[in-house]
Amino acid sequence: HAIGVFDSGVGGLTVVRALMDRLPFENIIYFGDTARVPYGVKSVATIEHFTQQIADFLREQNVKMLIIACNTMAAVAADKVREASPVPVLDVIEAGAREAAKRTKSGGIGVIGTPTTINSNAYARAIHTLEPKYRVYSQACPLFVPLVEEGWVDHPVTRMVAQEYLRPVFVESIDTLVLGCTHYPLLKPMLLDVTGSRMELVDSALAIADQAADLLAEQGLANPHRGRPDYRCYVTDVPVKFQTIGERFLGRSLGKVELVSL
Ligand code: DGN
Repeated sequence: HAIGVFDSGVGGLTVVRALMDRLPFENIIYFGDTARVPYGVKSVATIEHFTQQIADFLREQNVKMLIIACNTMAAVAADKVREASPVPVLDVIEAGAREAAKRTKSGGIGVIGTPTTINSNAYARAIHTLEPKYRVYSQACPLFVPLVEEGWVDHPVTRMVAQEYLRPVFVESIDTLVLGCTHYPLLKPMLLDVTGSRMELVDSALAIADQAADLLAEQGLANPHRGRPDYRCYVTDVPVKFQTIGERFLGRSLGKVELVSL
C-alpha cells in the first residue's frame, strides 16, 4: 500500500520530496489537480467538492494514509475528508501549527500563505487550540506562487516583494514563521535573509513528513519491504512547463506522469 498525497497542482511535490527523504521505503501516489489549479480563489463549496473527488480517487487506489499537501484544501476541507476516510488523514496546516507551537519561545508566530488560507484563519485556529496564549500574525503573499513557478527563487524582484510583505512591524512581532503554502519552502534561503537568521522557519512539508513517519510506526503501517519504492504521479492536465516546474519542486526526476479525469 502507498501513501496518497494530493494538492491543487504541482506545489504538493515539496511534500512528496520531504516524504521521499524521510521515508525512503514507502510507496507514494501523488495527485495534482493541475487542470483546476489555483484553488486559492475558488469558493469553499467548490474546493470541498474537488477535494472529496480527489480523496475518493486515492481511496480507490487503496492508500493506507492520506496527506492533504495543499494548505488551501486543508484550510477549508480537511474535516470533510477526515469524516469520510477509513484511513488516517494528515494535513499540512495541523502539522505546521504543531511544529510552530513547539518551536516558538516568544509566543509570537507569523503565518504566510495564499489569500484563501489566510482568510480561513485555519492556522490561527489550529495554533490556538494547542496554546490559546500564542499571538498569531498572518500575512497573505499572493505573488509568491507565480514567482516560485517562474523559478525566481533567488531574484531581486522576489526579494523586493518579500520585503514588502514581511515588513519590520510583522517580523519584529514574531520569532517563528510558518511557510503556509506548498510553494514557499523553495524561498527558504531568501526568507531567512529578509527576516533575519534567527527566525525559526516552519516548513510544513518537513513537519508533515515527521508526523507521517511517527504515525506509520505507531500504527504498524510502515512498509516492511526495504526495496525500491514505487512512485506514481497523477494529474488532471499536463500544462506548459509542468515537467520543469515539477522537477524543481521535487528536486529530482518526475518519472512517469499519468493523465486522469475525475
Ligand atoms: N498548493 C497551494 C497551497 O499550498 O496553498 C498553492 C497553490 C494554489 O492553489 N494557489
